[in-house]
Amino acid sequence: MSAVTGGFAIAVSCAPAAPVPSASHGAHQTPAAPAVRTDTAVRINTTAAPEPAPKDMVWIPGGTFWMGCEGCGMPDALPSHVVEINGFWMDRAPVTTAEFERFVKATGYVTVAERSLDAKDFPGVPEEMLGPGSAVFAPTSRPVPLDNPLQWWRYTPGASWKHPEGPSVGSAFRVTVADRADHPVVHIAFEDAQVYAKWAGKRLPTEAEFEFAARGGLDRNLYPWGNELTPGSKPAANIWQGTFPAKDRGEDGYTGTSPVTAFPPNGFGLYDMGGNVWQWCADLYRPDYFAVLAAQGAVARNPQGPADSFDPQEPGASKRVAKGGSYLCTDQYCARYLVGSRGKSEVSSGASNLGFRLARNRSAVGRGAADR
Ligand SMILES: [Ca+2]
Repeated sequence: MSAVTGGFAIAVSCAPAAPVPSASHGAHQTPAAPAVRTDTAVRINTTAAPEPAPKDMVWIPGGTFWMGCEGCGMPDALPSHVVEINGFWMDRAPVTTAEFERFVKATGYVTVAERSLDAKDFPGVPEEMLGPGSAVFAPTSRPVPLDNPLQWWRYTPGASWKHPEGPSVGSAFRVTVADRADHPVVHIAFEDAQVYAKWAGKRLPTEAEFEFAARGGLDRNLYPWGNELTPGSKPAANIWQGTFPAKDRGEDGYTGTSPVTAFPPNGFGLYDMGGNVWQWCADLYRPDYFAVLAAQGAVARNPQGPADSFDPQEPGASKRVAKGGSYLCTDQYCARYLVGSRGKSEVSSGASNLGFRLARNRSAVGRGAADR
């Protein structure tokens, strides 16, 4: 929810920061594959995991890499800069609806989308948007200019992780937890992810950790799986095919979310590091953060994000970084499955394409082992 927009915030909105739009509905050229460069500073650490893997987590060995997205037409992902991170554990896939249900049953937690908001905290927001609900994607009936996401996002009363499309009582189709058990949980606000993380004994990854993990050991490739969007003509991720936001042809097998292991894992064994759902990171969002880091020195070590949040496209809104893009991303719009690109989301809003996965530090026992 955002008082700034006079309504609900469009979680992880791509529109304002999308690649430079052309006359044809914001289409942009997929960047050329980066030139191969020899860079001795880049390395993936080779030491083994310091301890047995926690359930469904993968040891990410840490190392030094180029972070950011050159040639993507996304100013906030520039400049590309060298980052060094320590090793850590990463969930092999986004948190699923079934996993989130276990958490809710154990704790009684009520997500932000399931709560009513206090009108005094959100002046100017229509009363009907203060009840429980969340933003649900709704395709348009025809192609539309891509300048206003409110054309395809609907604030939907009753939409939540339990009912990703809304309750739709009386309609023929009502999506439930069981229908989406192995899909990523969605309609998750930042606070929801944090509470879950505490319960699980984990934490959200930093943006740098997420990107290092997403690159899967590849140096400056465009996608988590390489430099071709559709290698061997086989879909590598759940994204959008067709004219956004009117018609998704679903050529990758899905027109909404997909099971978290539906597409091949990347080089580190991680699923859904691009496409399917956006995933929260711990970092606050500022578009100038990479420039600030790059100006500070040759290597940024374990960056944690800026001290405050600022998005000139929505001043006053508190935003955190989200990564990975979603099933709504296409080379025509958003394209944030580009592994070095960045997303951002207002912290108190979820959406039908926003979830999370978690990270964990190695334990105190494992801490004695070298990770570099
Ligand atoms: Ca798809």
